[in-house]
Amino acid sequence: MKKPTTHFPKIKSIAYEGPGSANALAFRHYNPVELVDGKTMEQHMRFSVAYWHAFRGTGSDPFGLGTIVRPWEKGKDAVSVAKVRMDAAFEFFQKIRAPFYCFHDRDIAPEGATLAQSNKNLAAIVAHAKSLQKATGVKLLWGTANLFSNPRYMCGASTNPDAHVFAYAAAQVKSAIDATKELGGENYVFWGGREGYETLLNTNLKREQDHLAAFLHLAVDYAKSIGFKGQFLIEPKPKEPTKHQYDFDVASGIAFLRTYGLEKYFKFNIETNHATLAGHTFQHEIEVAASQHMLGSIDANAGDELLGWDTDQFNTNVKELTLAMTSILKAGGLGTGGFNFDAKLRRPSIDPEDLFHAHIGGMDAYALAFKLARRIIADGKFDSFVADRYASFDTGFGQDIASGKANFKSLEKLVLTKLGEPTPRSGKQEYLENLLNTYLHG
Ligand code: XUL
Ligand code: CO
Repeated sequence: MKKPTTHFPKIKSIAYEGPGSANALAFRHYNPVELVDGKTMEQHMRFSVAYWHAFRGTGSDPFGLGTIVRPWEKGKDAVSVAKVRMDAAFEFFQKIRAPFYCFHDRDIAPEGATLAQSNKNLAAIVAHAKSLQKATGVKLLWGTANLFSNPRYMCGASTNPDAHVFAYAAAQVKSAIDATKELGGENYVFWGGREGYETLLNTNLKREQDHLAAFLHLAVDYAKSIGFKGQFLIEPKPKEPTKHQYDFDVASGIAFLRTYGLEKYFKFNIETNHATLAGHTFQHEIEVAASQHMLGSIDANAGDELLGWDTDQFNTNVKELTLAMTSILKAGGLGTGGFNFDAKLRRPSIDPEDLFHAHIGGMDAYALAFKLARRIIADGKFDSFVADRYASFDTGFGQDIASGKANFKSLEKLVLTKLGEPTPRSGKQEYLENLLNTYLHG
């Protein structure tokens, strides 16, 4: 086999050097081989690189063209460029020590003039990815289809008013599921990029929701028919690109799936910046999914407190991540999911090295959060506070309420004859916030 070209000649595989290290190209908290409860940190964290941001991101924004020019973007045609780009991507995955990656069909392979040509391009790149996965051991966390960039999807894919577009999207997802299966993908993601609307003046909301559900049922049927065992994931987002999106947040996603009899086939891929766009914290979305045993995977990123759109930044906020991690660990982890860095470099971060700084920061922040969350859970101080706060439901009439034995009449009698006025108890938020800081800052 021909020796692979080096696309990052100045950068070696990132090593763990510990919290004392001053080396910016080293991990200070993420040690992939460290054993925690019989599993390596690599197995616990299941970090993944998002192909679209890391290898298709150009730094463009609505006000200007791309700023990021990569040296490997060369070749005689689009498919050859895609192959060299993929070589660079796998070199990066290895050097950053990420065991997984994720892609949209159109990130890895160029769209052709016809669907047949696009499928051919995808097949060629999937074959290349398969050999790179085999050579490096890097695996596919999930695949998905880009049903939002091409102008044909301007009014949605499965929720498009034109059945022709629905059919096209179905054909595209069929190939994307095939590609994900071929590459051993552990999950398949549905993010409803334009599955929403701008104005009800031209929209039949009920029909669009029916069509979205029909589409998801067809995907479930197809996956079954080919024996694809990966977990299907819905990635909610309230808005952007459309004004109203049907998979607004986890709670509305659960209601949607249950309404249409889809709940047993799907879990959620929760993205931090989508949670905050929906007016929730990241931890809230995780708790809602976990409460219904539907926590699937994480798109790890962050928004900006001052900006109201999806800025997709790398998350270095250890406090936010520690809180999220306590909920994830208490839910039993992510199963086949992982932490996928759906995050992009800022427009002026144009050096290939910036890709390393960005991922090192995200991986270290998550690894530190994982460790802090484990300590918080092991100490059990918050858990016992919360358990105590609800203890009145564990015995007596409280237990009768919880078990469905009480009724309005029996409770009225109890209050009138025995209980009288409840004694208020402090929620102790400030005490708890201080307690949290003792874990974060000593
Ligand atoms: C967009 C977004 C997507 C999905 C995959 O906001 O998060 O990249 O993760 O389609
Ligand atoms: Co995402």
